[in-house]
This record gives sequence, C-alpha cells and structure tokens, in this order.
Amino acid sequence: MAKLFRAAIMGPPGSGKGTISQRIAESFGLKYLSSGHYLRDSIAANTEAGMIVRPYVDRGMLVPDHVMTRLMLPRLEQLNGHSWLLDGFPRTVAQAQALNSLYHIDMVISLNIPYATLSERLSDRWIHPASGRVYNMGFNPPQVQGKDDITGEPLIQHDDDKPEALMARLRHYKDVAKPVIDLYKSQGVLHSFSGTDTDKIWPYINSLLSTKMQMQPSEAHQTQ
Ligand code: G5P
Repeated sequence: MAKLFRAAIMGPPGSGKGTISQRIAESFGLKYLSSGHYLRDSIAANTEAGMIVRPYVDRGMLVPDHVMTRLMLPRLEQLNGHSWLLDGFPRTVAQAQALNSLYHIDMVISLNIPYATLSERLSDRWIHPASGRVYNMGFNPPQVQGKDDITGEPLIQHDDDKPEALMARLRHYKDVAKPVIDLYKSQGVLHSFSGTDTDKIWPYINSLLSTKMQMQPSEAHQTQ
C-alpha cells in the first residue's frame, strides 16, 4: 500500500497558517484539519465541546492539553487511510507527544513572521463572530465593508488582537512553541520559512511539498 503523508503547520497567531494550509490542501489533495476552525465551529454550534473551550478561545488562551487531545485525536482517527495536514495542532510538547505516540509525522512547517507584520495583520483582522469567518481589510476584505459575505451581519474585532494583548499572546506562543520546534527538529522533519508576505513564502512551501510528495506518491494529486 502507498505510504500516507502526514504534516503539520505551526506559527504564531496571524502568521498565515490557515491561508497556507488551504493552499496546500487544494494543491496537494491533503485532508485538512484546523484546531482553531474546529473549536470555533464547536463554539458556534454550542456543542458540549464548544461550551468547554469557549472561555479559553474567547481570551486567546490555550485550551488545556488533555481537552485538546481528547477532541483532536478522534477527529484524526476519522481520517485514517488519508494523507493529512494539521493546522494549529500540536501546539505544546504534551500535544506533540500524544500525536507522536499514534502517528509518524513526515513534515512540520514552521512560519517565522516578524512581530510588526503580525501586529499589522491582526489589527486589520475582522471576524464574523457567529461563524468564525476571518477577513483582512487589506489582504482579503469583505465584499461590503464591515459586513459578513454570507450573512450580511456586522463584523467585529477581537479584544485579543489589540496591541498589548497581542504582544502577550506572541510571547506566550514563543515559550510554548520552542520545545515543540526543537522536538521536530531533532526528528529531522522541521522546515522553517521566514518572511513578511504569504504570497512570497508560498512558492517555497509549494516546491518543498512537490518534492517530498513525489518521493511518497500516495494521494499526492488526488482531489478531496
Ligand atoms: P487558531 O485558529 O489556531 P491563531 O491565533 O494561532 O488561531 P490565526 O489567528 O487563525 O491563528 P493564522 O491561521 O496563522 O492565524 O493566520 P491566517 O488566518 O491565515 O492569517 C491571519 C490574517 O492575516 C488573515 O486575516 C489573513 O487573511 C491575513 N494574511 C495572511 N497572509 C497575509 C499576507 O501576506 N499579507 C497580509 N496583508 N495579510 C495576510 O486558534 C484559535 C484559538 O483556539 C485555541 C486557542 O485558544 C487559540 O487562541 N486553540 C488551541 N488551544 C490549545 N491547543 C491547540 N492546539 C489549539 N488550537 C487552537
């Protein structure tokens, strides 16, 4: 049987994980699982999981590891037999160890984006609170200013995208991510990309994945 390809993408808030993940999923036919989307969908649908995680997500705090692994690992089980890309999970060493105990990870992409760029992007970020849809007034603006494209409802800005809170979130990201990055580096699967512009970073990631997935020709060009 052809080998499956399993990857994860890491980066601070606003680094473009979601944007790049969507491009990877579309270009390479990987199943895509975003922890942030999953949590926001659960919150919007008022599920039991949503009610548990809401206080953390609303404050921009990490959901505790035991909750996160209990939510994410069963979702991955549903993707058995598929190649996949994880966005936003694992975020801590405990999560990485839980994942490693079940799966071999072939590649981890780490995005290094300067603080000033993150700050600028996130202060320009507007959200449709009910669905979690994200807009950026410069990069992907809504069709009508201040309104969600699908429902027409008003968009809001999160308190934790404001500069003081953002600085604290980024510092926290660095502390928590460093040992995860070191772990994947020691396993020889880490690839880091630096820059200020997603469109400039993307061709390098695209080319790396094209090479790696040719070496593991499983579902590389299968569409979802
Ligand atoms: P998330 O959803 O993982 P964050 O905060 O890490 O949340 P976020 O904010 O969703 O990540 P991103 O995915 O890295 O950012 O970036 P993005 O959405 O693609 O891009 C950010 C903005 O910049 C967008 O508006 C985009 O259009 C724009 N943009 C992208 N590229 C460019 C560019 O080149 N130029 C310009 N001008 N703009 C650009 O997690 C949310 C919460 O869930 C919990 C936590 O509470 C977390 O805060 N959570 C977890 N908790 C514990 N463990 C986990 N594993 C968890 N996962 C999630």
